[in-house]
Amino acid sequence: MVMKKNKIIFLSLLLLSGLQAIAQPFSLPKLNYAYNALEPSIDAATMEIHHSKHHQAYVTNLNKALVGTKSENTSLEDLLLTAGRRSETVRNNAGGHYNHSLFWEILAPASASKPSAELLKAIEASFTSLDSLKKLMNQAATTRFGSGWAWLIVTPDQKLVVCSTANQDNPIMDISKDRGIPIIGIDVWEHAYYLKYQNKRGDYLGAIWNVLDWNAVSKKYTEALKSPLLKVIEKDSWQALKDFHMVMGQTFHPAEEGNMAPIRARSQELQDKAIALKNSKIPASFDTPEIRKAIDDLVKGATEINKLNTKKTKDAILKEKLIKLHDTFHIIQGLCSSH
Ligand code: MN3
Repeated sequence: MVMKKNKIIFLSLLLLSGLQAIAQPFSLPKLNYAYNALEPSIDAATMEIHHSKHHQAYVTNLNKALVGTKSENTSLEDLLLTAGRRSETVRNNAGGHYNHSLFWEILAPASASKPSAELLKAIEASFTSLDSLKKLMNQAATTRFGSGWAWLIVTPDQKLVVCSTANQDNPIMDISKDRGIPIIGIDVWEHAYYLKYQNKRGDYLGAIWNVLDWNAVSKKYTEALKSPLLKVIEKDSWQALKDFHMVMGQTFHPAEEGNMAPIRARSQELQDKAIALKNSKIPASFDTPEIRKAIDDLVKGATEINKLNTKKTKDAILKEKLIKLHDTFHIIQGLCSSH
């Protein structure tokens, strides 16, 4: 009897540890080349420590921070998109994992790889030449104070932009000033170059272009242009929509449960946010007659609710109007997502 009980406990523990393994989704990606393959531009010791110690630590700490929380099954992209609402630990380690995974992918043993015709055309359109792109990237990397990254990104309007971020932040994050999908990321933390180059960041930046895999970058460019993530970032950058959404959520959901106090207190704010949304610059891909009409309806609805509230209309009527307004808001949300 005692044996049986122990066996059940043992099996349960086994099952639990199995579930825990499933709940830790992030792992260190393997490199497509040996640690010494990027010599002499990047030395083997730096590569090994950078990959097996630094990157591994981001992965381990990210999993540790997420396990047992309601975010443990959230995708890496979603963690980045909501970085502003995450703990420092999640923000830094999710960024660290994403950034380094990209970094390994765009490096390769020195080869004569060149940007694809499509990418070269875009580079020349934005920066006049490949050389000036390299100069701009190196400038962004050199002037990044302390630790961080220099980026070449595809923006929601399908343009190429050079920018940089601090620490392990990146342009997918909602807290980033410049937003888009990175296709080149250059690590300018000292751990990326100190063993070989010491304090000479500029020498490291000069050498890294020798091992940049333009085939991989060109592929990333083509993928980024078609990526649904680009539309997500575009919508997410529409601050007036987010501002309206917040007040809508904080007044509508309590009302649904019979608590009318928030909408009674904030109907003017709701109207103001609707008007601000109408006056905001609609991101290019969402600027359609359907969305413009839905925003007009939103302003009308919010104005009516505010007026009714001022006149102290009954709860039931106010609630009905609020449900209608919420439906209109979801028409806009839906139209933004389906494009
Ligand atoms: Mn690094």
